[in-house]
Formats: sequence, structure tokens, C-alpha cells
Amino acid sequence: MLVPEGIVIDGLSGAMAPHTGHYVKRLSDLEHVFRDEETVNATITRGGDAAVYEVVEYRKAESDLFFGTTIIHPGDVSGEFYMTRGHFHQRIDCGEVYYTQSGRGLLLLEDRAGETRTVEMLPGTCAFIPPNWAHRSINTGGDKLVFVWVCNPLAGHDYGTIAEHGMRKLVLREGDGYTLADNPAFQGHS
Ligand code: PAN
Ligand code: ZN
Repeated sequence: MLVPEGIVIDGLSGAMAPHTGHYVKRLSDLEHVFRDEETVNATITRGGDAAVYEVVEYRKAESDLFFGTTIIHPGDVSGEFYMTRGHFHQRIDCGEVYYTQSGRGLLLLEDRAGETRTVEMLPGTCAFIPPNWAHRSINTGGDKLVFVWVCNPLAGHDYGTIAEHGMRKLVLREGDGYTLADNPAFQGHS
């Protein structure tokens, strides 16, 4: 039987107590995510296989809600900020909510018809991700970017589409901020 529970979330570290799962994505897991694979590989070879982001989950079988935190460390690869892999949901009727706790970032979204949108991720911003929009979060600041996400556990992750084609836009460091650039490697998806 499912019972009510209070989960304590530390908005600065992203720690959740209790939680049911945790994973870390390092540069070596994201070799093909960044445009400059050569630098990713050289960095790893030099012993610098840094943690790029972490996900902490609270998931209960039989529940229609699934939530957790994502922590993206500050950093970049040749000017391309640390970011998540990005995905569509397998179920095209499932959206999501991202509630930023600390840090500064950008939520990059694109639909299948070619439209790109961004939502600034600042503490207190709750982003609505509509169904059938690919989403990737990017840490554009100098501290950890921490956000809470909530979705349907049946939503599922379609990583293949973005892994194969990339996203239309790159988010690059420019001065103290960021700029969006067309992704020259983007080949389109349907
Ligand atoms: C989030 C993401 C999380 C990690 O929980 O899964 O931020 O990003 P990737 O899954 O793209 O690596 C979410 O959007 N779930 O649906
Ligand atoms: Zn998602």
C-alpha cells in the first residue's frame, strides 16, 4: 500500500531524503552529446572524467507521480555548457514540470515541427514542458543548477531521437552569459 510521506529536498545541493534512486552522468557517458568530442576524449584521457550532472529520484510502483531532482555542475566543453542529454517522452501525451531551486540555467525545448523555445531557469521559476516537446537543461551559471521535476512515471524517455539528430540549437558561453547558435550537425527529425 502507498502511504503519504514528506520528502526533504535541499535546494542548494539537490539532495533528497528519502529517495529511491540516484545516477551520475560523467563526460565519458556524454561523449557524443558535446559538439567537440575530441576535447571530451582528451579531457577524459588526462584523468578529468568530471561528473556533468546527477539525478536523484523518488519513484513508487503503482503511483501516477514520479519526481526528483537534477543537479547540473558548472562547466563547459569548448564553450558549450554542461547540459543533460535531452529527450522526448515516449508517450507523446505526457508533459513535465521543472521547478528551479538554485543556480542559473536555460531550458531548451523543440517540437517535431521545427520550433525552438527557451525558458530561463532561475530560482522560483516553474517551467511547463508541454507534451511532445524535446527538453534539455543547460547550466549557464557558475554554481550548481538544481531543479525539481515531476512527471508521469509512464512517460518514458526517448533518448534516441536527440542522440541521433542532436537539437537544432547549441547553447554557448558568451561573456558572462550565453548565446544560442544553430547546430551545424543537426540533420532534422520527424
Ligand atoms: C528529467 C531528466 C533529467 C536528466 O528527470 O531525465 O533532468 O536529463 P536526461 O534524462 O535528458 O539525461 C526529465 O525530464 N524526466 O522526464
Ligand atoms: Zn522529461
